[in-house]
Amino acid sequence: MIHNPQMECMAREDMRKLQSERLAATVKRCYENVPFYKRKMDELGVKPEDIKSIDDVTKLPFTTKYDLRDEYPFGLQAVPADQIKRIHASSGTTGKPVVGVYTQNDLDMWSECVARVLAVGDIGPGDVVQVAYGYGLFTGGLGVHDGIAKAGAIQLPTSSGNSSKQIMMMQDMGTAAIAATPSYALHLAEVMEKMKVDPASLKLRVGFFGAEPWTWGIRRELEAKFHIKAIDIYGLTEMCGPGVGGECEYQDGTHVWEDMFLPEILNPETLEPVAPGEVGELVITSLCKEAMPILRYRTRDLTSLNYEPCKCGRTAVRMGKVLGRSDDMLIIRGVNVFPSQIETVLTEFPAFTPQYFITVDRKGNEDTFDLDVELREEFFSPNPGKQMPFIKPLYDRLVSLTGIKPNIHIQPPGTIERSTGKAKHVNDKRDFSNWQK
Ligand code: DLL
Repeated sequence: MIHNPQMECMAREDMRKLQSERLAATVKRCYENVPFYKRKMDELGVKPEDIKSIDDVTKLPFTTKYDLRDEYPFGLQAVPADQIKRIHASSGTTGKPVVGVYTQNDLDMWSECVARVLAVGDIGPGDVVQVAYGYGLFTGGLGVHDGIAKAGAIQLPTSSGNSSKQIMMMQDMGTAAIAATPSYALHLAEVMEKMKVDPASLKLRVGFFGAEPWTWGIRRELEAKFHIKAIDIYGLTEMCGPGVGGECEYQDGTHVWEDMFLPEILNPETLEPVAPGEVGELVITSLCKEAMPILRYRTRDLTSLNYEPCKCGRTAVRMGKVLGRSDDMLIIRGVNVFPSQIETVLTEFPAFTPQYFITVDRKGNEDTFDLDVELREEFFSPNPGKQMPFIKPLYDRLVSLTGIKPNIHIQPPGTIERSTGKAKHVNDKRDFSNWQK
């Protein structure tokens, strides 16, 4: 089901025209109402009149997470406080959180974004959608919640945690769709198994998973365990929250709602556009936001864009699976590694659960790379001799893919910490403070 065919399937030329008009209006709003953008544009010698089409986007200044931090909390606000209807915030990795403010129109547009993603799973009146994203300042819970209302479906706001109750709700309420981080959904699948609930007895048919990178291996696991279709939903607080884009039933890229967001992919070093299809940093300009319009936000998410038409009929550009954020990238013994690469390899080995934890440290001048993994119940033995046949092929595959040799530690099933929100897969203990003079 396509929620808004006019916007989701618009001819490319018409979309360019609409985006160009909305970009010009956004730039004008920024220049006139946000001193930060006026200053930045003046520094570059750009005036709102210079922005006539989306091709002019490259003339505009970037916005970074550091700018958001410096302007905390309301420096990027473009409307008076009496027009603000809600405030969200994401827990920044360091210091102050990133704040998102919304007018009523912003909240309506956001619901529209989420409703488009829900429609992929044919979610409509009569369908129960269980929201196991955290409710609160995090945009996941309330963002999906409002999208469900827009789709005319039934909200089941379980929030995250209390896993056995989540499974009971799924059974008793006849949940048709679950929305959660993929790592929490994996945990729910384990709890369901322990409770001996047969997934075939549930009405669940689709899951909307996002808020963190997840691989095809995790998708296969979730689809098999729950008997569902696992749909990727992407978003970030700086733009609205969940729903900046979502996959369609072909699961071949995340459609970005281009009538509301203008995406670019740039080389993170040179900040020049990369060739179509190539991986680079996703940079997004909001096209409809009123309370906090954002020009060329450097998401740090590494992905690619595909403008080929999709089999589903949508013309909205497709974004590749997010490999990770540039700041998630580990440099171990000089080699660049993303946790998602480790996850991809691990999930190729069915004897292991998809749970893992990476610890990086430095002994003398050498980086150490420890990988904790779990064997599934039926394969686990505390006897190291019995573990070796499982470790060896995983080790070989990791070395051939990344070139770095991990110390693999097998943990008993169920002992690597599970998360109810965004999973933490890495502890980098190295002290970088004395690296630069
Ligand atoms: O995580 C919004 C969200 C909630 C999206 C629920 C989807 C579902 P933030 O907390 O601001 O917002 O984190 C945004 O999370 O820049 C990505 O690095 C990552 N992220 C979000 N969705 C995906 C996804 C929410 N589908 C940051 N795949 C983003 C990979 C994702 N990474």
